Amino acid sequence: MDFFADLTWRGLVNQCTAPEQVPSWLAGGRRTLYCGFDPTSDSLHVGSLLPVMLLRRFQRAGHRPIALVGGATGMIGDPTGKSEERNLLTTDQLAANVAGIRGQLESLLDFSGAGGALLLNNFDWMQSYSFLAFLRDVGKHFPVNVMLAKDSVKGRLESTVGISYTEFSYMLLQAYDFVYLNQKHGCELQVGGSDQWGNITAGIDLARRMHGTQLYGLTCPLLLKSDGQKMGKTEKGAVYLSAAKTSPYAFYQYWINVADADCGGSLRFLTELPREEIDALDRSRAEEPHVRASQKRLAEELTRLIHGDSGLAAARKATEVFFGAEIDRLTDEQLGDIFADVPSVTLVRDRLNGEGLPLVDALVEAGLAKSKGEARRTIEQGGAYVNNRPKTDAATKLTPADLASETVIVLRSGKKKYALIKLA
Ligand code: 383
Repeated sequence: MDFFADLTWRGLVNQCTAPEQVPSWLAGGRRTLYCGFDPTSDSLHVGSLLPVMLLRRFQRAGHRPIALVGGATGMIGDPTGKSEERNLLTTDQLAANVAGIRGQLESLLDFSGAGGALLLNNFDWMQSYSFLAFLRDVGKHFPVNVMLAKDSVKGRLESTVGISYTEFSYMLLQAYDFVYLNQKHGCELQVGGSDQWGNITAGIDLARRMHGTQLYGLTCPLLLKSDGQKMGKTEKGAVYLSAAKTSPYAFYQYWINVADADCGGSLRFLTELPREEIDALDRSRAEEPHVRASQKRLAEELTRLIHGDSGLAAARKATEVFFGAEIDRLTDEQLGDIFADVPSVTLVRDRLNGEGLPLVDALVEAGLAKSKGEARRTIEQGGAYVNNRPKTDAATKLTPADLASETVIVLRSGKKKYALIKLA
């Protein structure tokens, strides 16, 4: 299957300018394309992974991607899809965010060698562009009525919020980037999520007006769940690519828990699995959904891609622990991730010393038994676990040797009622 047909099969083509020309144009040689990412946070999230993977696909097919970090556009804030005016980020925040996003893009695309991908920051060409020169060179080509008709602007004008002149100007910056990248690096295609259509076509219009050049645009769908909500969002917020914001375990768990209805899209959009394997997973979901083969494959592929083999191993180990595997030598942080939603009680560390802390007392204080009598019965009936090891002697005392990490002992009653004892 040719490259564009594969993109189409994957459902990655949302809108495309000149759809009758682009497939053959792409097949006709090595093309340069770009996608921009604004530094609104120090990490990309699952939503921005889709266009990053799109750049990777172009690169694997022999094209040259440019990943643009919006150091300049990030100073303004894209009004697209935002119902309210944004707060301006400080220079320090922006610098930290640019650094974080650069690092992630570096690990996902191949920037090595003369033919490698390029990582560029639009601050580099915008910082010294004077306001007057920009208005004369670029602004002159933008009819205000066309700008007002863009969804990003129209929505805000229809609401009471309105839009500042600053955010109104955003599309000029992104449009100019496309023209600049075309002139400087021969870039002829801009890709992005479907929300970026207005900004992308603004660049195409500008190139035609300024230089009579024909550029192309292609958008991919936004990553949505079958209920229309954005993928990669949990009650706790977005699922990020940085391990500091979303641990490899939490990242892995997110994919393990994806609904059947959302697996097909995620496998096609985000993984590089071949079509035969994705078809086989579709069949498995239809015929034996309880096996959850798609979720497992999705979690494995994406966790390895983002967190490497070691991150995947850690996530798998944590999953086993959560399902009852014996715990030995983990860190407080790892236990905190695995048992994020488990109740805990903090006790003075000294209680482990000397005689030790009776397990009966620990079960009661951790809320796993209502009384010492109940705790004793739980232990004697084989339902009590310390760090997932069964304890059947009601006289068991907990000592520093029972710590599963620096300061935590994991108690369990029955199959999956957990509580943590934190020793301060
Ligand atoms: C800036 C300068 C350019 C080209 C693009 C930009 C950024 C663009 C934007 N993109 C979103 C972002 O940065 O705001 N104006 O958060 C998201 N993208 C990608 C994709 C997406 C878009 O980073 O649809 C989701 O991830 O395009 O919302 O010269």
